[in-house]
Amino acid sequence: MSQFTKDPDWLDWHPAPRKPSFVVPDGAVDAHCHVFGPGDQFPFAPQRKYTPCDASKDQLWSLRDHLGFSRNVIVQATCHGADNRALVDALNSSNDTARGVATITQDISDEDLTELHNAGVRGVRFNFVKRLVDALPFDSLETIAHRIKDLGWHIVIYFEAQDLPELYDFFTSLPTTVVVDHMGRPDVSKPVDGEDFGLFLKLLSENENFWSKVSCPERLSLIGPSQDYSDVIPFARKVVESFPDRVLWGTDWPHPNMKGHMPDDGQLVDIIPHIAVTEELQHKLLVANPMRLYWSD
Ligand code: 0GY
Repeated sequence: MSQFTKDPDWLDWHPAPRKPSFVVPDGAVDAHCHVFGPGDQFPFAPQRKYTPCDASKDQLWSLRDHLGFSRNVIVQATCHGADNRALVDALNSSNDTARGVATITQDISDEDLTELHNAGVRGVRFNFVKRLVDALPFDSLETIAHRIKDLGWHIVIYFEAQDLPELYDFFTSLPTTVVVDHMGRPDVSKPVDGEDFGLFLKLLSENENFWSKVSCPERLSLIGPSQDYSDVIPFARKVVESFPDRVLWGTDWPHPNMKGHMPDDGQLVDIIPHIAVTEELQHKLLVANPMRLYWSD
């Protein structure tokens, strides 16, 4: 028996995703996914805001193979806080097929940073989504940013669109490459060429150190899987076509905190050719860009 009981409304990851029709290019990278525990081996953090089901590294590797991908970027999930042991274990067992994004605090020792680097960590995540974490103060984040800069790492930021105006100046002050999760979570009922998404596009167009993940149609869509999340496609396509060398794609497996439905990961892969419509764009999105960011050393 696990010492952890998942939240009563928790939806487990899809047990049998379909085989996608879209064949991803050789060497494709799933650049946003997580491992959860297993909780008995890698306990969830006491300060977590949700308790998930287990989602192990071996289950992640099975999904990778089933979908036709070659590599993963594993992002530390908030349910593990700044305890990166499950992430490091997955990276160390991956035979260099996985790289990581960690969560750290400003007092981490140089030795621990080096250990994370040696395991394959190449970034840290700053999370501003209030239902997930109590964000660290800006001065702590600035300290972290300057420490990891020297390692050549980048910063992944996660926020919701309504918070971008107040966070904008802090974000543009960051001294590294900055990767935005899930296109800054736009409200897709608003126009793609409107003011709100315009601010996000400005962030990328005026700051060449900014990248975006064009991931998570299942979180952003208002119309859902029966219509292939098609209301999200114009947003993702706009980002891919405007910034083809600064976009990443990921499954977001095991899809934490999905409440209405659990996506079929095969269906998510089949959306890729609708957001990256040429082979060249697909290769940049799935291979060239993630390889440059995560496997250049
Ligand atoms: C995501 C999204 C979520 C959760 C986390 O670290 C996390 O707990 O990332 C979410 O609930 O929106 O990016 O995977």
